[in-house]
Amino acid sequence: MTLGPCILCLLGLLGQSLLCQTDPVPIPLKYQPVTTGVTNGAMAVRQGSLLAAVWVLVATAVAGDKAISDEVWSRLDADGDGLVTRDEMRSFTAGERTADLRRDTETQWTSYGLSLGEKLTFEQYERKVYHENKYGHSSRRKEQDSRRFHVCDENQDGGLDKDEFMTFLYSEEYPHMHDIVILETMEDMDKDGDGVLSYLEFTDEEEGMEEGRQAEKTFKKLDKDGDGQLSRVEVKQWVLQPNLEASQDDEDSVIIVMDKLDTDKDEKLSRSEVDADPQLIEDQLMYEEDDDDYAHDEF
Ligand SMILES: [Ca+2]
Ligand SMILES: [Ca+2]
Ligand SMILES: [Ca+2]
Ligand SMILES: [Ca+2]
Repeated sequence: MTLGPCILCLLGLLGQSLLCQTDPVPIPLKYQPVTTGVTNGAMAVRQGSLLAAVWVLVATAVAGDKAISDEVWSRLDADGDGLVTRDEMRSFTAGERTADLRRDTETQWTSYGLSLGEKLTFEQYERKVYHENKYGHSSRRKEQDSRRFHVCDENQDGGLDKDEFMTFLYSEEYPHMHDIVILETMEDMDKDGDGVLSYLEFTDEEEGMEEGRQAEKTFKKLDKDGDGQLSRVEVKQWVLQPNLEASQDDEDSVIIVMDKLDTDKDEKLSRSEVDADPQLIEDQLMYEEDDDDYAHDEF
């Protein structure tokens, strides 16, 4: 079985501080957002997912006096059977949360001159990312990209469709890609290859955090078992923390909505159950981008 490539896009510190109940743990520069878009090379392309970061709640509707719109209902009830399950709610809110990533994927897809039904080959990707931009890339990164690309190519036909391309770009959003994300992190940072990160590796000039008090504090905090090194599990908690927390937030929201709206307790929401308090759907499951400042409304 192949492990796969990864993308380490993490939230910025601002995003983290807004998301986290506890003190945010700084993430090394490498994993902080650079920018999104197609012209900044693999790092930017991959880390653009950062956008996903934190969000601001849509709070514009007048509370409680409107039925849910057909448009929102049809997206909630994805299979169109007239009832909304927990799974449908999970997909809905995750889709809302990553809407900007989908938009970025669209933009990148278009930049390859591809239409909806077409596929992107690694050669096309490579040409654009490694030959058409002025930023240098290590051969390790290229190998990681190639491996990740082929893992995302689920039917192994040599090309990625648009959904697969989004998985490639934003692997940290997909639990089945998390092993690959961490594998790439360890390849980048575990210089002596012993499977754990020492403090020296953690503060390595090339990939790590800048050495200093902040790095020491962060390392200590991440080293949950206090053995003086970061295991794979500890590294995962570090690198994927924002994504793991966002998934947990989604799950918490689904529970709140189901608890409050499922009055007949059949584990499904009918449209009339939703219409009893459509504002709750908006408050709990929907997000809206707010320029540079993202915040998830917690109440
Ligand atoms: Ca349904
Ligand atoms: Ca090591
Ligand atoms: Ca440890
Ligand atoms: Ca129900």
